[in-house]
Amino acid sequence: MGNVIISGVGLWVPPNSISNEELVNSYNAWAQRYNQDNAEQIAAGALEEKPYSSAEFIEKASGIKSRHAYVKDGILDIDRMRPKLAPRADDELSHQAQMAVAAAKKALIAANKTAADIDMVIVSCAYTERSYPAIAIEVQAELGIQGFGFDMLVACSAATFGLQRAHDSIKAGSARCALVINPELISPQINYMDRDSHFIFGDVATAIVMEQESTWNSAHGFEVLSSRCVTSYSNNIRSNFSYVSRVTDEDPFANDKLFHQNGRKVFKEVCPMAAQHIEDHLAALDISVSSLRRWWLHQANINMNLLISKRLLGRDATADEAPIVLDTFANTASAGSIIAFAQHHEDLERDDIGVICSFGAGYSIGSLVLRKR
Ligand code: CO8
Repeated sequence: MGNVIISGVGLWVPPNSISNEELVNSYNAWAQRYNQDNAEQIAAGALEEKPYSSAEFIEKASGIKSRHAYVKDGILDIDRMRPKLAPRADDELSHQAQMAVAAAKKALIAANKTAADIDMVIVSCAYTERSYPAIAIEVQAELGIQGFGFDMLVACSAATFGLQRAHDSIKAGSARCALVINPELISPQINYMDRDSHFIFGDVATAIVMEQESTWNSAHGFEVLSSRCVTSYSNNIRSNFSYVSRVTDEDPFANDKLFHQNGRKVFKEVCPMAAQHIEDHLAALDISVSSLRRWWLHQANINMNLLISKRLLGRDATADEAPIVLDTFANTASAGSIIAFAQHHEDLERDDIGVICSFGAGYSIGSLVLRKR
């Protein structure tokens, strides 16, 4: 079996952006009203006062300055504090499929491919809008692709784990040319009334075309030298949102049903795991860390990325070596490292080596070592 090539990448960015200041002003107005409305109970110790958020804290603690939202309407409204999406009928394209198709079309153009060339569609992300039929099959139908499609959920590592499935399938001959799409529609799962997490995420969609070398004919190709995934169970990043809430008689939208985490612990535990993972993956390929031309790292927190690259390089990575995109995108779950790849791959020279690496809930860590062709 010949080499496997990433031949095109697509990035769809929602037109709406929300700055830290806008988000904080809305949250603080909501918190102030909550504290006023509940002043007696707070004074009696029956309720906790809501603390105020700060744009300076957010930028310093995370590197995030703004984020994109699929729909901005409703998020900043203190009577709602969540986006307002129009419902879609069964015969209309779903919101998430719409995002996925937009990114997929861009990836197909970059890969110099048409729908007729694709025989496998993987939609891999942190949440899917419904369980079935799979969003991937809806995308497949919308684009007119033959073959098969399926959805995968691996939180922040969904893209790398999806790319590993594609790589393995092409190597094994069960697919010739795969489309791996990450439509991260995260805003509906964000608790905009929680100061600790209201700023973390943004919406986006990314897509990658991966194919056999024999069919590759695009401008920028990256040979997949190897892919590696690992998981280790942790409750430190969790959402209990579930169809089972219907029969446990719980509130299906209670706080624990939305994204929540112990961010400090995640930071402390995941950084060394990710650094070790990258080091081991490169060592298995006889590639030295210092020879890496580019690190397309998961984009959760700028301080995490600096720590991981410093641990491996013994110095700070430059912005050219390990580009940061989370300042304007925030954490986009699995799409973060793919956004970095999409925006920073065309300048690499033949034989330059780079690594895509994700890390997040599960815990889950995934990496692909790529060589520019
Ligand atoms: N404004 C002002 N102060 C704040 C705010 C705020 N918005 N938030 C917290 N503070 C306060 C805290 O309450 C705390 O106060 P005190 O010292 O009095 O207790 C103080 O600031 C410091 O808080 P922290 O220790 O929590 O601050 P950190 O420096 O740790 O920064 C971060 C918080 C940015 C969250 C940081 O811990 C971090 O980035 N950790 C890593 C998190 C991470 O990568 N998580 C991965 C999540 S994503 C993922 O895996 C995919 C999941 C699925 C995606 C879909 C989700 C919807």
